[in-house]
Amino acid sequence: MEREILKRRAIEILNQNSINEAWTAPNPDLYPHQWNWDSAFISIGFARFAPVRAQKEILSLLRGQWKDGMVPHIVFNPNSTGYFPNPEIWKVPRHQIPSNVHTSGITQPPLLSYACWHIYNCTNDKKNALSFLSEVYKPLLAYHRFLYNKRDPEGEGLVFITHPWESGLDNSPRWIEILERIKPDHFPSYKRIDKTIVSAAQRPDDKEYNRYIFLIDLLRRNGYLWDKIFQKSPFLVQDVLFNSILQASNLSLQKIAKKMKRPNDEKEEINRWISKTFNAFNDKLWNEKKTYHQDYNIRDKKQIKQNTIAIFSPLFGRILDKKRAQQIIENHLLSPNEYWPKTHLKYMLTTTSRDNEYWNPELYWRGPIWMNTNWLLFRGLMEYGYEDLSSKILHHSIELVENAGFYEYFDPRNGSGCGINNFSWSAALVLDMLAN
Ligand code: 9WN
Repeated sequence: MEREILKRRAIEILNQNSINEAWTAPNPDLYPHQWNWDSAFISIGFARFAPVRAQKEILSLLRGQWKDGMVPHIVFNPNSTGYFPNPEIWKVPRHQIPSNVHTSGITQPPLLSYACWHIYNCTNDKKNALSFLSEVYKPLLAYHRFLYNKRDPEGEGLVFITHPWESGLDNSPRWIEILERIKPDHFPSYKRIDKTIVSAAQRPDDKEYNRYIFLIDLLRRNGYLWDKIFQKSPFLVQDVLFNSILQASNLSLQKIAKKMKRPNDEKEEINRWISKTFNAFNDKLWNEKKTYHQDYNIRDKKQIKQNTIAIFSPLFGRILDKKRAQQIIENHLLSPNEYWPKTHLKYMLTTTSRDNEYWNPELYWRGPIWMNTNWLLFRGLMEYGYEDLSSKILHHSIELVENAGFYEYFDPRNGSGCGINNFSWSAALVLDMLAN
């Protein structure tokens, strides 16, 4: 297909999924609200053809920012009830958010500062771009402060997540062991909507959903007080992908602070986060035997041993030296048993290593290809000078959407579309990759 036609189709999807020309639903049928990291990805795509609309995407999301600085994972659409769990389940403390807004009570991988710096660079009208940066700088700083103050209570430089949904890769095999150990007497009763819209075989199963809802209940019972949750939650993980994305955003926030000519103490605060996170990440999460970083389960005080696409996210975060980058790429990305397609897989990049016992080519985050993880690697490989590999991922990504459409995820064996079609970040990130 002609590149121009593909681009036009991608723009059409973003416009169709756009609500009040202010923010974008990931897909209005399955996900009718505004999601945190989706909006960051979506704004990166919009920035390529409508930078002012990209700015609006971010400003709309920030309407839901909590008083404690957290940017929630969902800002609810008041005109839609078609999603579970709704605000009634989350019951977030009203004092945290403006009275006319409803949000969920957790966050998602913090890509926002990275997206804002990208939007600034894509905006030709620099006066307008600077005024955007000055509007978002303080909320962004507050978000990073929330992460370092509330989600890193021991001041290690690594922030924790407390729900699989905060990881963005919801039912990654990395969470199986922790979730299986949650065995309360009863789980809250509820009715799922997702399985009535897309194939249940491609979504997390009820056993997982029970635990997702159990964890929301626990957050709610503890008043979303993070120090209490740190004491009580069975799900406390220093996630490789989340911290890698945070580091990419730290590096962008550093540039924004410089551009805004912020006071030295503020700039030093950001510098300290960057070096502390770099060191802790490489000391605590690196596994020399495996030659990749692993998540850390704070409750059990041990690394989580699962080989998934998260092992490549440090390239995007620029949070590893060249030697480790080379080890991760040569030993894993290029390994035919893990991620490099030879006879088994036609397309890259499966989200769980091919030799992982939980690998499943159609099931949510257990194997299918997602455009956002391809994009993270596409950019990460470029950062470390692996241009050929990066363009290989670009070509696979283009072929997938050309043949199947802008699906939510894709079966790596044959490229068929899974989940929902007309998915916003698939459109946005293809636009960004094509612009490179
Ligand atoms: C729960 C919106 C979101 C993405 C996540 C993806 C999926 C939600 C769900 O959809 O999660 O947050 O209902 O399954 O896993 O990454 O942000 O697109």
